[in-house]
Amino acid sequence: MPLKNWPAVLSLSVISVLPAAVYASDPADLPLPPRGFDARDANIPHGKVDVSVSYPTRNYGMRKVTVYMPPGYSTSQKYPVVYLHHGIGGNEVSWIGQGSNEGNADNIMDYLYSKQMAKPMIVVMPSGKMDGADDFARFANFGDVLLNDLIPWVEKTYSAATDADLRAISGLSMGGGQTFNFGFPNTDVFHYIGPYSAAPNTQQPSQTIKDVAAVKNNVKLIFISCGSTDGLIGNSRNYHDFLDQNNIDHIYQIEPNEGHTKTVWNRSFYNFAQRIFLDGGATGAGGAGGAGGAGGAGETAGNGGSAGDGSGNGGSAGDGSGSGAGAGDGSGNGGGVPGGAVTTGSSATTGGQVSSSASGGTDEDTPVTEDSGCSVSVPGSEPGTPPWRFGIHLAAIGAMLFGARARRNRG
Ligand code: FER
Repeated sequence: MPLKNWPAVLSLSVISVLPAAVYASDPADLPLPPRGFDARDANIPHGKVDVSVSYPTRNYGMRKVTVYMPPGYSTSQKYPVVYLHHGIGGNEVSWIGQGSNEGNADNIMDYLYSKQMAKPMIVVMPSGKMDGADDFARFANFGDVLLNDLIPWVEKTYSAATDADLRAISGLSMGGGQTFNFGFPNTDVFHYIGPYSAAPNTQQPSQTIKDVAAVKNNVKLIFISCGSTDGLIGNSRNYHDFLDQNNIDHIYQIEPNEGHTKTVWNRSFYNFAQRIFLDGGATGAGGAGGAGGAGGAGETAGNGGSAGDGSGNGGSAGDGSGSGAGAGDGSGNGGGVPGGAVTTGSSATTGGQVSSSASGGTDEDTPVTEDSGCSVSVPGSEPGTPPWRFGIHLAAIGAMLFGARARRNRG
């Protein structure tokens, strides 16, 4: 979230001394997205969407894909690409709220750009179910198509970057399984891996991660999410445990009191999309890594900084997020857990737009309150009132202390 008010500026001086990358072992407890983050907003620029266009495959004839291009898309630059997969009943329009209506990737990207919270990127939403004996086979058979038909087609049809640093894979449910199954064995192709609510097609980590060192070296962000009441959560937890056991950094985001729902998928894409491609890619020098955002108070929390400008001198962004314990909440809540792919941007001293924010609730974005299971509340405080704002700073400081302790414990 852009810096735009005094509390954030005040916090920046303190927060920016934090090391760039810290990951939580425990569920990340990222803040709820602001209200309206996934809705169509007539007042902001919209990306261009090629709906259900066809591309050729070697073995399955012509297949369908939907492609979102960011506002201002221009062939004079190359864009990073995220390949975003649907669930068992879905197809190439599910992620744009049509058909089985599993998510609103187009609205979410529009929202993130309007807040300068994501790099401009192309979102490729294929029909990811090929021919096959059963659903497991149909979804599995897409792996070869993705790597050998779709990606080459995208890269010659659109103004798409071809560097693995600028390629991400993500998806929900069966598409989450595909994300695990196609992402981890191909860390030379995808440097960002984001499975949501992964389904039983998910292969075991020991099958997909044969080379732990390659994952550590190549992959810049692993973002695993699931609803806390989703009966499929074991697939995600299994990877979380394996990654922890092997000291592979990742974000494990559990959406409280959510099942196998579109709410989880939209929140997940919102969280994932703002944390990918932050390094400035092949041409960027790598800016300073951003400090993790400090935790906010109550139902809102500090969002991470906005994406840096990766062109030319390669800015990276502070994209940490945290959810700090609210003032008056004695229990502590794992505050100041920075998320995101800031690990590799920390080498250079110039070019990076280090931004942080402890601005949750201090700007005009009202947090979603429909389901408040994921955070603490601040008794007697209303968002936007001065005492509440002050509480954010207390929480921010607490979050930093807590974060420092967490880092020490993690070695
Ligand atoms: C199953 C439960 C869920 C299963 C697939 C799913 C093939 C997929 C759900 C989805 O994609 O939304 O047992 O087996």
